[in-house]
Amino acid sequence: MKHLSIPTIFILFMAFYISAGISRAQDSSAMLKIWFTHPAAEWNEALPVGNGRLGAMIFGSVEKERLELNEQTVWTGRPRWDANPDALKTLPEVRKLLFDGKYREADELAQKGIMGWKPDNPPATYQALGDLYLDFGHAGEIRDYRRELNIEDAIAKVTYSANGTRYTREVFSSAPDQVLVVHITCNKPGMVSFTSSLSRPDGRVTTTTTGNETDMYEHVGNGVGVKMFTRLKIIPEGGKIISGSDSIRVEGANSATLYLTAATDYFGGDPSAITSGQMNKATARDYSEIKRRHVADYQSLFKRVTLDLGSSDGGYFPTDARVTAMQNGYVDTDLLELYYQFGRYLLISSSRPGGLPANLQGIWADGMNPPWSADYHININIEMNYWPSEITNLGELQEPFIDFIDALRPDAERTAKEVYGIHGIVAHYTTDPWYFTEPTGNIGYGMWPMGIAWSCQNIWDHYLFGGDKEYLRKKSYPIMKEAAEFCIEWLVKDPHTGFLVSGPSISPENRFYIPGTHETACLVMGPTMDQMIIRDLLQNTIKASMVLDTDKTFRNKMQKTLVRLAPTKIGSDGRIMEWPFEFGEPEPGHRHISHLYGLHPGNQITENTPELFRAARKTIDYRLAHGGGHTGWSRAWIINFFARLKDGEKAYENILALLRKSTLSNLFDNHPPFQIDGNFGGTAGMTEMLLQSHAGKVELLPSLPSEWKTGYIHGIVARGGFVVDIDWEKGLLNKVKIVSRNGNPLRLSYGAKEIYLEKTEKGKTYTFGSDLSIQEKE
Ligand code: FUC
Repeated sequence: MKHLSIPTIFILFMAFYISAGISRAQDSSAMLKIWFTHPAAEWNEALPVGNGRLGAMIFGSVEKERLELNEQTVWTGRPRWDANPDALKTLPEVRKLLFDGKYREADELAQKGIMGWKPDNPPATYQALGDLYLDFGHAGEIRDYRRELNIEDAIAKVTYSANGTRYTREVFSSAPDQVLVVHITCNKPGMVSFTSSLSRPDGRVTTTTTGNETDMYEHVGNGVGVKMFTRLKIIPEGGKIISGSDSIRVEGANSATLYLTAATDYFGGDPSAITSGQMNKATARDYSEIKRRHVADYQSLFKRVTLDLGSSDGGYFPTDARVTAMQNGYVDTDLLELYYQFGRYLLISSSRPGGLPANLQGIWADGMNPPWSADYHININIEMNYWPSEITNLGELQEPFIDFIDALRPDAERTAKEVYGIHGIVAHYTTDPWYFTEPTGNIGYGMWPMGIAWSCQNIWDHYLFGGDKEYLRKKSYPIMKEAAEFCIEWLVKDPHTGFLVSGPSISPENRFYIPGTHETACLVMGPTMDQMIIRDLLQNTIKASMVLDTDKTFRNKMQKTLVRLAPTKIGSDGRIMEWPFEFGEPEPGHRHISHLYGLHPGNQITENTPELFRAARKTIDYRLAHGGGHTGWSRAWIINFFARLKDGEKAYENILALLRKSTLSNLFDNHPPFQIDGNFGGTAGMTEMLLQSHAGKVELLPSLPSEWKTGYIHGIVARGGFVVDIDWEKGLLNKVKIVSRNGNPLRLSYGAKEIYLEKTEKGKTYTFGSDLSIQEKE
């Protein structure tokens, strides 16, 4: 169980690989596993499973197994209203100070007069549901230990031999049966014995055991939060059950299946009744049936995309050793494939229609106080969570995010009205499932009213990729329109330039030097990112209104506003300006690279805008030269930037940096601490290197690095509803297969070649050769 040293790994690898003669094709199933030869010593080494809502982190100890349990609606707190009653009258004063260049005074006044906060009303937080402990008491001689997560079937497994008996535990969380299942077997009859118990670190739960069932109840957050209920039922095969007051003992069974259901009253209903209904349905099926249904459901999503980057070796080594080898300079291409698919695994496991969106940690959180409350930061983080959704063929998994933004609307409308005195909807840097939207906390992060406007970029993409007009009409367009209404009324005329600008606002979480001083400030009128987001929103909402043939008058208004927006400026040193003036930068390598929003995820900066394109390049180079990319999500964003800049080598370099500097041994992204956005952003960035569709055409292999010589990616998606299979060889396109989901026209490009099909037939598959000539249509 000790870690291998790097030289040992290389020697072992070569010896094993050569002597065994195992080819990649023969053992490709070994590749999509995260595995260890030891139990998790801490939470960050545990393995995550989830069905979108109910999840667990599996530690895998031989003696006493721990599954830290999570359920996505376990939140403290309740709806709140923290608005500052002086906001409305303070707003014009702050704007005036900013237009007069009085930055310090403006910051002070906004902090006092606009930001809200009630110290007696602490912020809500997501929390762990509790822990399931299984005390096996196995000690003595332990051999052949392995703990793995197979991301091809979403099943975790712990296997070992204790005193000559081989034990296996399988764990998964089933979406079709809404149950977490643990199945324990061994190779000798009557040898499965253990004691199970449920608990929660805050020590406030009530647990009761009757027969083979333990129930756990708590009104979380000291009674200010959701009411949660968990049921654990054990069905042994053979042996006997002995129930204690809060534990169950299984003695001498051949095998045992544990069913765990959990729910809260967050979406309404009685959690005790909900979990009992789920339990009755689940236990009516035997283990093999539940497992079969789980695998079929999971694979219907996961198997849509396959990736092969060409080389093969690392799958024979435990994942922690592979990550360490990467950190020491080795390049394990298979680990990149695993990392890529792990991002998709995490999305499937933490975001399913009908539930809440994936939070800062997906659904997996340790204890009662996870970092940043594991909330919904919408100044990049949750948007990034959904970057891989459409492009990696998991478009429906973005719907919880859209539902969530939709559910913000009542509070968001009140904030627009009472805080800013205008119409439409607005939210700031973060929110939670109680849907607060008012500006709170410190201006340095809080005074940023673009949370919904940015989210509309994801929402519009959902239409561009999926093409569902009814969904656009009913769900997405009303959100976009109200967000656009807010922006139109929020913008003010800059008295110096005549342009419309957003403010007071910040360039997310960055600061600048007040000219002529060593003091820093953060508020301005017209930070570049706001201008870009609003431009994006107006352009997209105009298009949406045209698709739906509605709101001509409002469309007109949007068009008139659009042309008056302050443009993106390039500074004297050739970089995109982050603020309207060339301020000195106290932190030139800042993690937020907000002024490149137009490059990614937006599409205002492309090869069609060569000056901005060049300036974007300088901007990112400068950020990196000053230590940028030091958080996982920031590094992941940088991969996407370089992919869009058509620099495959730089994108690749930053993938390596993401794996080397910001990835934990279980492949979770490390901000630090664990934050899931980097996983999702990393998967998105790798996809953007192989396929792009933001600039009016479907671009094949736009940023293929020389290191990925031969390979394929099948099943990824382009705007317009095209499912694309790309095969390349020796760095060049070999063939491409495209299924047209919606019968849209197709502009296809590879390098300098471009073809245009005025229409495609819905449901048909088109195959093109390396010169983009059509080879086949089926
Ligand atoms: C944003 C970032 C931080 C962190 C937090 C959850 O505010 O600036 O780095 O990711 O979200």
